[in-house]
Amino acid sequence: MSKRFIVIGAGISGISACELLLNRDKEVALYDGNVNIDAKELVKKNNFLENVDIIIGDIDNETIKGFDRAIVSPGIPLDIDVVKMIKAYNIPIWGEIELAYHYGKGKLVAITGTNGKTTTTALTGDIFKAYYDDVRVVGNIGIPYTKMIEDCTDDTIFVAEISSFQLETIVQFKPNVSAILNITPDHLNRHHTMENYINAKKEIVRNQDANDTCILNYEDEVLRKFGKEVKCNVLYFSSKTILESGLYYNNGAIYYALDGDITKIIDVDDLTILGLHNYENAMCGIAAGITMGIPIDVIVKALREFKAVEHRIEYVCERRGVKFYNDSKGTNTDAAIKGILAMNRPTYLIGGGYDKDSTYDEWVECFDGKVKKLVLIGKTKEAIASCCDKHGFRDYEFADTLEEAMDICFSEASSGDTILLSPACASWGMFKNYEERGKVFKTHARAYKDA
Ligand code: UMA
Repeated sequence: MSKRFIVIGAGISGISACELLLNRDKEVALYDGNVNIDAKELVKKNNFLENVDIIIGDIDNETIKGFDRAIVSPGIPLDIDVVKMIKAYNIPIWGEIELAYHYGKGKLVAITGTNGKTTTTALTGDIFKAYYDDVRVVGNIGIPYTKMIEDCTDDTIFVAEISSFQLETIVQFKPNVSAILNITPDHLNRHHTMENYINAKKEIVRNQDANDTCILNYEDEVLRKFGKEVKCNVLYFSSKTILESGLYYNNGAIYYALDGDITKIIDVDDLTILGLHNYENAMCGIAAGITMGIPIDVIVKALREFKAVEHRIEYVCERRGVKFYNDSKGTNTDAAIKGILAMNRPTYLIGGGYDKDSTYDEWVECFDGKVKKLVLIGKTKEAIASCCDKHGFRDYEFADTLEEAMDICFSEASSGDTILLSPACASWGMFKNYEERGKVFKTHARAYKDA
C-alpha cells in the first residue's frame, strides 16, 4: 500500500485529504501553485499540517519522483505541469473523492448534473436523514468527502454532490445509487469540448453493476440514450412524459410508476421549491429514496419540510396570503430569469443593485404577464427602467432601500400574489454581499403582520 502521498491543491479538499492521510499514518506533502499562499498561515489554521511538507510555487522532478501516489483536488486541471510530471513518473493519481471512497464504509448516493445538483443533494440528504440514522451530505456542496469519513460504519450513508471535475480522477468509486440530472454546456475551459464534459459526467456509472442504480433525466436526449448503454439498473424521471416505469410529473403532481402500477407521490403545490427544474430535482431525490427502501410517507414528509438552499428561490414565509421568495443569489440576468420562471403566481418583483454593465433585455422579456410590478433599487435602477420602457413594461417604481421596496410591494399585493427578490444584479453598494441582502429581505418579510 502506498506510503508517501503528495496532495495537490491547498483548498478545503486538499487540506481534508492531508488530515485523512495523516490519521492513517501516511507521509504527506502538500503542493499548491499559488505563490501567495503562506505556508505558516496554513499550519496556524490547521495544526495537523505541522507534520506535512508544504511546497508552494515550483516543484522539481526529483521531489515528485519520491511519491507513491498523488491526490488531486477537484480544481486542479489534469493538463497543468505538475500533473504532467506526476504522470511522466507513472505515479498513480486519485482524486480527493477516490481517496474518501477508498477509506469510506457504508452506502453512497452520488449526484451530478450541470444544474440543480446542490439543491438535489440537499433535498436527497433530508429525505435520507428522515429515515436513516447516520447520513452525511458531502462533496461539491462545500463539505469535502474526505472530511466526513472518520467513524463511518457499514450503516453510514453518504449523499454526495459530485462535479465533473471530481469525476475525472475516479478509479474504483462506485455509488450504490448515482444520478445525472441534466447536461448542458459548462466548464468548457477545463474540459475543452462538450464531448469531454459529457464523458466526465458519464464516469459516475463507470464501476456500477447490476446491484446498483443510475437515475437519469428522460427528457435529456443524451441521458435517455445513455440509459440504454449502462450495466446497472436505470430509473428515469421525466417532467414531460408519462413513463411506464419511473418518476414523472403530470398536471400538478409527481407520480411513481412501476410496470404500469401508479402511485401518486405529492402535489407540487406541497413542495417548498418551485419551477419545473425543481420538480425534476425533487423527482431525482424521490427516486433515490425509493431505490434505497425509504417508505413513500417518509419521503413525502421530508419533501414538505425541505428548506431550499438559502438565497436560491428560497421560500421565506406567507403573510396575508402573500408568499415571499428570496432569490438574492439571482445576481445576474440568467439566474434571475430562472427565479421568474419558477414563480407560479402573480409576482411583485424587486430588482436592481450594483452596476456590472449588464444588459437586461432577456430578463425584462420574460416578465411576460407574470410580473405585476417591478420595484427597483440600487445603482442600476435607471438602466433597468429604460430597458423596461424599451420593451413596453410600464409597471415599475423606484425605492431607496430594500425595505422600502418591500413595503411598496406588500401594500399593493393581494392574497395569492408573490413577492420575489431576484435582483439580476450584485448587491455591492447597498450590502456586503448577496447573503446579507437575502437576510435583510427575510427578516423584513417575517416581521410583517399576518392579518
Ligand atoms: N490550484 C493550484 N493550481 C491550479 C489550480 C488550483 O495549485 O492550477 C490550487 C489553488 O491555488 C487553491 C487550490 O488549488 O489553493 C484550490 O483547490 P480547489 O479548486 O479544488 O478548491 P477546494 O477549496 O478544494 O474546493 C473544491 C471544489 N472546488 C472546485 O471544484 C473548483 C468545491 O466546489 C467543493 O465544494 C470542495 O472542493 C469540496 O468538495 C466549488 C465549485 O466551484 C463550490 N465547484 C464547481 C461548480 O460547482 O461549478 C465544480
